[in-house]
Amino acid sequence: MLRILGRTSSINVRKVLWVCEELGIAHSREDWGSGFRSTREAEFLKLNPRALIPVVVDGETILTESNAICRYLATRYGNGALFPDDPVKRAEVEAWMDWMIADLNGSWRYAVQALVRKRPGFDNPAEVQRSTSEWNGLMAVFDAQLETTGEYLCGEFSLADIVMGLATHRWQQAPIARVNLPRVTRYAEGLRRRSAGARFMGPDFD
Ligand SMILES: N[C@@H](CCC(=O)N[C@@H](CS)C(=O)NCC(=O)O)C(=O)O
Repeated sequence: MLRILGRTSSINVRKVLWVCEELGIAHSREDWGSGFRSTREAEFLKLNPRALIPVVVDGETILTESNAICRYLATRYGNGALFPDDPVKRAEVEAWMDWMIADLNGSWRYAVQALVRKRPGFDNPAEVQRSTSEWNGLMAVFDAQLETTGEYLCGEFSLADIVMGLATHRWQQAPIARVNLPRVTRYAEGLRRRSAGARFMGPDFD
């Protein structure tokens, strides 16, 4: 059975859990990371020397990096679901995944550490403002792009929606001033109609 290491409060762990739920992949999960067992313990560092969750152990295979794990799971167990075989469609899914992890994730980092995690050292109001306004700006770009997509970003429900759904939920939950983005609101409502979406984009999580 697949072994997932990481706390559910981590957005990156929830990507993996959501994929498992959509594909019916049997798994066990262990609480590692902030507030639980430290990722600096030797047992964890052996699996991921970068000391980050999630880590997935699938038999002899050790996997790190949430988006890479999602692609692996869909390719190995998806039977065509979540991650299309067609190179063009696949590239569209990957573009959203890359945008989330490289751009969106970078924009919210300071604001989330300061306002949600309340981490010491993240207490510069100008930096919070810069991060918040960059984040809102990217979400407005996303809102405009949603005009050209259907209910899901790439036709069928895919990894792109899992990754962007969780990112959207984080933005909606953060204690920041938000502009009204009606397409983003509608998109998130659609994802919450899926059972895994209701669970992982629910009030318990940011
Ligand atoms: N690029 C990595 C980022 C992983 C990451 O930043 N994980 C955070 C939680 S979301 C973490 O391990 N934090 C340390 C901790 O919780 O102890 C991925 O996508 O998997």
